[in-house]
Amino acid sequence: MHGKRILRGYFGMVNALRRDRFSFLRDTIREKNGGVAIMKQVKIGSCVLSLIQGDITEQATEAIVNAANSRLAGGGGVDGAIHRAGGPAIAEECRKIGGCPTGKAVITRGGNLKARYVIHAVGPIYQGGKKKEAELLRSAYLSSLQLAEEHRLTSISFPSLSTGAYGYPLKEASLVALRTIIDFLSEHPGTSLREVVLVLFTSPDLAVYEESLTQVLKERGIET
Ligand code: AR6
Repeated sequence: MHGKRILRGYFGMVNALRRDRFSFLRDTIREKNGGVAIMKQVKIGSCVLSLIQGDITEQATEAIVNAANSRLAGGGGVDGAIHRAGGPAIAEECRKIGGCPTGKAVITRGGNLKARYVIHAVGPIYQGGKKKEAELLRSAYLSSLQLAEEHRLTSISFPSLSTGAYGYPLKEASLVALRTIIDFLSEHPGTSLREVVLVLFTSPDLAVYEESLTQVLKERGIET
């Protein structure tokens, strides 16, 4: 009886210490990233994939990805925020490019943003799931990663494409996003990318992505 109590006390203390160490780690990461807490991080080859809650326009990665439309005409959500923060030079470049088909991406300079480049990716409008939405969403992420690779970029931040105005269900979209990014990094061990960040706007969105990350890592047999 007495022995059990001592053991319980011992494990309680160990757990408390673990919790302390974990929150210490989290706080250190928070400081490093200008107040943004990284909730989950995983290393795939030579690249770190992070899930954070934040505003994509504030990211200091070399490129940030815009949730654009095929006319590259600007709009609300991420698109509106990027054009507001980056200034008119981005829209000017977009006008010259003219447009981008759904499932593809184009690159411009970042204007006044911290990021040097904006990769404008066009995700699909969700229409029930039978209009090749998953394929097109995958392709939008993949085209962005390929553009980053072509420009030998070392870091990129993504928003959750298509899950706002375009209505793609978040859970399904998170699985497509994470499978595409993880598979790309696994299949390109020589990639220039050292950091891929998924920036989720709200904490419920982040929680969904965290759960999906655990699922995809398990599916792909990746140990953390
Ligand atoms: N930082 C990070 N994520 C954000 C931010 C932000 N500043 N603002 C919104 N989100 P959306 P879509 C989240 O609508 O669904 C535009 O009008 C948001 O909560 O920006 O691909 C374009 O011009 C959601 O989870 O992109 C297109 O016409 C996610 O980002 C159309 O909307 C994507 O929401 C594209 O729609």
